Amino acid sequence: LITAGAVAAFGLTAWSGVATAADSHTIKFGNVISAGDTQNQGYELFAEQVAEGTDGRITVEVYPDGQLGGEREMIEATQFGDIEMTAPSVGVLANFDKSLEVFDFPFIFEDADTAHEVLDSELGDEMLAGLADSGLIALGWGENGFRNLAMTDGTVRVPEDMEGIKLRTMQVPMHIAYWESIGAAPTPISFPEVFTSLQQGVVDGVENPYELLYSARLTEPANYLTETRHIYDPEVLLINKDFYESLSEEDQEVIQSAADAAIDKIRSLKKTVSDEIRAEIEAEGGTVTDLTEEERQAWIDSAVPFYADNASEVDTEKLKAILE
Ligand code: EAX
Repeated sequence: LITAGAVAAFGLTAWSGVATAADSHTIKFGNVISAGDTQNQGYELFAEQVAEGTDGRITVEVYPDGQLGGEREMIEATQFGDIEMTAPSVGVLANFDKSLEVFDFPFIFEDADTAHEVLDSELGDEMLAGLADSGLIALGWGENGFRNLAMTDGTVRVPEDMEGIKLRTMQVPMHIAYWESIGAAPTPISFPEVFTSLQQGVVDGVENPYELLYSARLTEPANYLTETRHIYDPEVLLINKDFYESLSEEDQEVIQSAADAAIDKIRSLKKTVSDEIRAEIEAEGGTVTDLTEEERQAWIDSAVPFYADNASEVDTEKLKAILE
């Protein structure tokens, strides 16, 4: 191979320019989270570190707020290479890789630390690696957080209060099955359309972590909240497999370590953001209901028939391992 020295010997000066052009890339990274939210603070850090680590050869353009579509569409766009990256909720991603459905079981994690322990274990790594079969490289487990209920009218305290309630869910079969099992009427809607659906009364409520409920202004139409913490929702940082594998090993390492840094930042911000945003919601006139211990137990018990009916649908060994 010709070397830079040999080229310089011929008096050519554009050597580094040639190399730069060949290795330059733009990564389009779409997500549905509001700009400025915890996740996007993490993704901005990712963009900075990738630019720094590649001397500006690789540029990451973050498109927040569902500018490039809903989560399902963006997963497909990432698979096909129309965009390079996205970071959906694990439940939406489970439509593409069923083994992830074990994380869609309600009340499976008590707190974020326990969830991280499972996600960061061999089992979690194995599940991320499995996404390669879907044309996706998973760079790590991000975090959306614990999901709570927000209703347009009336306070929910116990599962029976959900009878007949039209609840917007994600496009996640296991979530839909759980809400149906307690008598609610789950309605899957893509995130960018949720605000309008609440406003127009297509649904009576929605469920999401406080931060998203607030930043997407869902707490305007849905300002009766209940801290159910019914699902811990990890997100997965995904990159198109062919694109990633076309990069040099050094560039891949820069991308992986920038993703690790983003995830650390997101997890550390998430420790306090939920309480902070909850206080904002209340300060602006929203009602937030805490469950008594008995009420919380009633929610956990409400999921028992769901587990009985659906455990055989998923990898039972994995489900057991998580529960243990
Ligand atoms: O991944 O759609 C939702 O409710 C999700 O929480 C959101 O897309 C973030």
